[in-house]
Amino acid sequence: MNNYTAVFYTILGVFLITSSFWQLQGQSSDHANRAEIHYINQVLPVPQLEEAPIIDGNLDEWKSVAFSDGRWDIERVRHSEWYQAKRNRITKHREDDFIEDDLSARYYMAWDSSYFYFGAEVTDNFNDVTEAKHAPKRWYYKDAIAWFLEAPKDTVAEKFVAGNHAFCFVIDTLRPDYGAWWRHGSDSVSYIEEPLPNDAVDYEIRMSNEGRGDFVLEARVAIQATFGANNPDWQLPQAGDTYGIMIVHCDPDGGEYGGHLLIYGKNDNDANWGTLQLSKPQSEILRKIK
Ligand SMILES: [Ca+2]
Ligand SMILES: [Ca+2]
Ligand SMILES: [Ca+2]
Ligand SMILES: [Ca+2]
Repeated sequence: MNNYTAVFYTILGVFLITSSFWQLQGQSSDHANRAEIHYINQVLPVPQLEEAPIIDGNLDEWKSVAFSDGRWDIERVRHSEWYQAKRNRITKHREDDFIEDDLSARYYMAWDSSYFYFGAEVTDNFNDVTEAKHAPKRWYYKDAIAWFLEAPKDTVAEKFVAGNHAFCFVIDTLRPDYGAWWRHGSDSVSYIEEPLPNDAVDYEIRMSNEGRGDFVLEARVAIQATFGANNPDWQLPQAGDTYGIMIVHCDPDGGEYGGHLLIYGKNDNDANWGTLQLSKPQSEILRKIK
C-alpha cells in the first residue's frame, strides 16, 4: 500500500465511522424520549352486552362489562407505537396550563346483535365547538370523538372505501345536524361524508362540570344500517369477528387543527389501525369487599 492509498483508506474509515455515528445519533434522537410499547399488535376484546344500555349520558349500567383499557392522555399516547408528534398534540393557552388538566379520557366499546355501543368519560379544560371555516364535515376542527372501524377487518390497505366507517360525535349539546357524523365508503365512492341517519344513531352528551369542557358521551349506532350498507362482505356480528379500530379524539380549544389524540392507529389508512375482536359477555372486575 503506498502513502496515497493509506491516506485514502484512513479518510474513508473516518468518514464511515463518523456517518454511522450521526446515523445512530439521528435514530436515538427520534426515539430518545420514549420507549415504544407494541400495543397496536394487541387484539382488543370488545364484549357483547347481555342487557341493552339506556342512552342517557350515564355509562354506569354497562361500563363495567364493556371494553376499556383505562385512562388515555397525551403522555400515554406518546409512548405508543403509533405516536407522531405532529399529529398528536394539545393546545397550550398559558404558562400554567398543565397537561393533566387538558385532556384525558376513558373510552368504552361493546356490541349486541343490533348495535355497536360507544362511551367516553372525558376530562377537558374547555369546550370548543365553533370555528371560522365551519363546514358540516369538519368535526375534526371541533371538540369531537370519532371511532374509526373497519367491519370486518381485511388485509387490504384502504382509506374509507366499503367497510370503513368513522362515527364522529361533536361535543355540542345543541345537537346540530352534523353532531353525529358518518364518514364511510362504497365499492365505487370513497369518503362519503354525511350525517348519521337519525334512525341509525342515538347519543347523549352530559357536560359534567360548569365552566369546563368535561363530559360524558354515550352512543349507539345501528349496525345493519351502517356496517350493513353498501358492503357485500358484511355479515351480522358474532363473537370472534375482527374489526379494525382507531379512536380520534379532537380537542382544538382555539388552536388551528388544535388538539388531536390518535389512539390505536396513525391515520386514515386502515392498514395502520389496530384490531378489536368481538367477544362473548365479560364479567365485571372482581373486587375484594373489605
Ligand atoms: Ca346509560
Ligand atoms: Ca382541552
Ligand atoms: Ca376541548
Ligand atoms: Ca382494509
